[in-house]
Amino acid sequence: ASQRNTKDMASHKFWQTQPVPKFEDAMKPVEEGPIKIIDPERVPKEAPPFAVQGFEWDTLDLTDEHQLQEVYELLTHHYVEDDEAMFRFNYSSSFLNWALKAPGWRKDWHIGVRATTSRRLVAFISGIPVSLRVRKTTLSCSEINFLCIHKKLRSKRLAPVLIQEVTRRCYVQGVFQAIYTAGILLPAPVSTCRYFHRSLNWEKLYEVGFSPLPAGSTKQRQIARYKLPKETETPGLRPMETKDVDAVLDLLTRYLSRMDIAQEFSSEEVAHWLVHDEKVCPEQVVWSYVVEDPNQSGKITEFFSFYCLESTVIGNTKHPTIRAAYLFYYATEMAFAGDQKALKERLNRLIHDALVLAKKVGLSPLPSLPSATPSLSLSFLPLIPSPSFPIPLSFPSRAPQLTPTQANFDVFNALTLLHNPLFLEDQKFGAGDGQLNYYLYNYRANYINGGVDPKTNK
Ligand code: NHW
Repeated sequence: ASQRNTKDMASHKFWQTQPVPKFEDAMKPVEEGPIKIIDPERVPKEAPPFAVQGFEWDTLDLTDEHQLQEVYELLTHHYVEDDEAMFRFNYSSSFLNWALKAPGWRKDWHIGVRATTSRRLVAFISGIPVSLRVRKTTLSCSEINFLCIHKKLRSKRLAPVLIQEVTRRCYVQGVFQAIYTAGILLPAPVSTCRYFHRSLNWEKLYEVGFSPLPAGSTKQRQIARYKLPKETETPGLRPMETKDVDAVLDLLTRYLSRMDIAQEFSSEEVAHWLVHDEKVCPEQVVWSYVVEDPNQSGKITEFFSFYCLESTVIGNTKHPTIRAAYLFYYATEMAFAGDQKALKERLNRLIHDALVLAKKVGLSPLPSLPSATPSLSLSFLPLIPSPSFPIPLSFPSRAPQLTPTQANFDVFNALTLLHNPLFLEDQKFGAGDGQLNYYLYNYRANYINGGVDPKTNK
């Protein structure tokens, strides 16, 4: 709560100049719509020279492995850390390739800043196009992510420079709204979710300082508490394939239509975001499973997915990374039956199976991956759906090499969006201290309950 009260709009020198809601207005009922009408004629066609001498803009070409690797290196050493600087997101280059080259991606929304002389990449910001529905209105938006500035260039007001440049490049394309998420509080979220974590490898999480030993418990008891069966229990559960895309799109679209805010997907997007493709991701990033009902001639009645985002454990040689699975999209026909108890039971079974699959270990010696494929990791955006509104938006391997089919996750993370509150507790997820704030740029919308009440911060 203190975080929310300490900074008012006037102390946000940059954000107070931007078309975003003020804190004091964020909870007031509003007529939803754009905050500012942009005249495309008045948008400069070229970027201004970079604000600091000795540095310059560079539009990156992420089809070039070397440039993808440069973004990977920047983020690996300079991206988001926790408050105690114990962990840093370590988005793999496969992840970046997947997240930054989603259908409709544009090269000019992959914006770098280089030191003019050394050519070193020192800052980055990106956007991808998304079709976003806010209640009844569908917006053609950009989703802004991976804003990062080299640690040596911090606190020089360069973030606003990067944000203004990506804004200009969106405006030039006739895109006047954006969605973005951040752990930090800025003016002013349209929704806030809390992170929940479910230990899969409790002992490792304890050893790296992620999970405490609760008073009165023992290590053995904690390990036993999080034990999972070896096999899943849902009949008809199998990995999603390309042939399932249309059925999953249909189910997902109907499910997300019940949420106040959600991305609208094309079949191309469903294939991209949910079906693992080793050409895009030499190192597997997304795992998706469908349930095919044998009693309904193979109809897909549910699906779920999770993605991999490792974190570097800063300065730990025994455990250099934590492998975290993040719950991504899911849907079930049971959501339409109007029976909350049955929905709760079904989701619990599904997510229990997701935990079993995420835990599967395969650390046997494996054919080695091409060494040019480093693994990296960051927090990615599942857009938020919640019952009243739900959107769900590496280092060169030092860990044992993993085959593309291995899960072997240490922890399973989920937010308080979609129907997640129906299973978090039963599936032994614990509330984390992190929150994820969802923001809309240049769009006023009524606050959406994402599981955290902004008044109490609970
Ligand atoms: S959130 C992850 C952001 N990245 C990191 O945390 C990585 C580690 N940190 C850094 O690299 C996911 C730096 O600390 C960054 C700030 C670069 C974060 N969003 O340059 P100054 C995303 O990528 C404001 C927005 O001195 P710095 C989403 C801050 O409030 N604003 O700071 C990105 C202050 O403004 P104020 C942020 O530490 C969404 C100003 O920057 C921010 O050297 C971007 C200070 O700048 C953040 N995460 O660099 C917005 N962090 O008004 C997109 C700080 O308070 C908007 N600030 O004085 C939409 C654009 C498109 C529109 C199209 C229609």
